[in-house]
Amino acid sequence: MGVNGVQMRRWVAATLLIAVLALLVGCGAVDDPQNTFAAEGDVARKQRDLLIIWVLGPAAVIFVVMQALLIYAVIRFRRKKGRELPRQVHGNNRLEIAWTIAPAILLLIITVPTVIGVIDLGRDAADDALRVRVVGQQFSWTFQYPDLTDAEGNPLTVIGLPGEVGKPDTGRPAELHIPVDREIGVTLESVDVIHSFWVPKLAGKLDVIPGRTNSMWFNATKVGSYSGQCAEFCGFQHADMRLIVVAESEEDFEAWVADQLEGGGAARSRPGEPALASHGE
Ligand SMILES: [Cu+2]
Repeated sequence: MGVNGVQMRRWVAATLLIAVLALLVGCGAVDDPQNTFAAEGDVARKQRDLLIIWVLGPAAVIFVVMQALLIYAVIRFRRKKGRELPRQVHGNNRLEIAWTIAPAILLLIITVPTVIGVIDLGRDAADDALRVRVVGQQFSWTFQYPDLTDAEGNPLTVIGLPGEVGKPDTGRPAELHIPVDREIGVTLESVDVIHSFWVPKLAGKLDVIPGRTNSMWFNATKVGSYSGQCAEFCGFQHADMRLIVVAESEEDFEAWVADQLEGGGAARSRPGEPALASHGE
């Protein structure tokens, strides 16, 4: 019995430890390249502040207060031998008005900024946004800049390579270069199955659906490399569908574009890739 008790306690402690670690990692307490709470773009920041913290924060406070009151009432007024029923109260105008108005005000405080934020997140990209066509396919991403063309008019195209089957991390994730602090207008297309475009530090995920073009906007407010990946299980090599967003200064971006269009970066991009150009047209 004693041994069983000790074993039981160890199991419980180990389970709790694992649960706490999972919680910490999930909450981004550990610095992770795909930590959605470490936002580096306006879209990710709004999604974190307005849709997660602004809604869940008050909800968490209300939950704790209500549970505390409930537990207090259950214990304080529990039935006891010899105790009479407490005073029975029916209807109290002041209380009822108060608990109708208070939640209404609270809901307004939560709703107004949230709805304004959602409208901004769902709007079309600005007219001067840098346009990028994103194409998902098993198991890589392709990025095409329709407005950046070489001498023959072929748009700059960056193609990722999936890894070898059964050998994770042997591929080459496509790099999406963008200028920092500039809005990026993205269209998402798939040539085969459903994928999902996700760069956690810059923007929430959006599904990439065959036969349909989804669109979104985002930006990066800090120079750096941001890791992303397909967030919809799309086949055995789903894990190979990684991507990297490289946010750089306007000058660096222009230099990169010129280099790519001149063929200097041919290993990374092939302007006017036939497989992509023929898709959907
Ligand atoms: Cu995928």
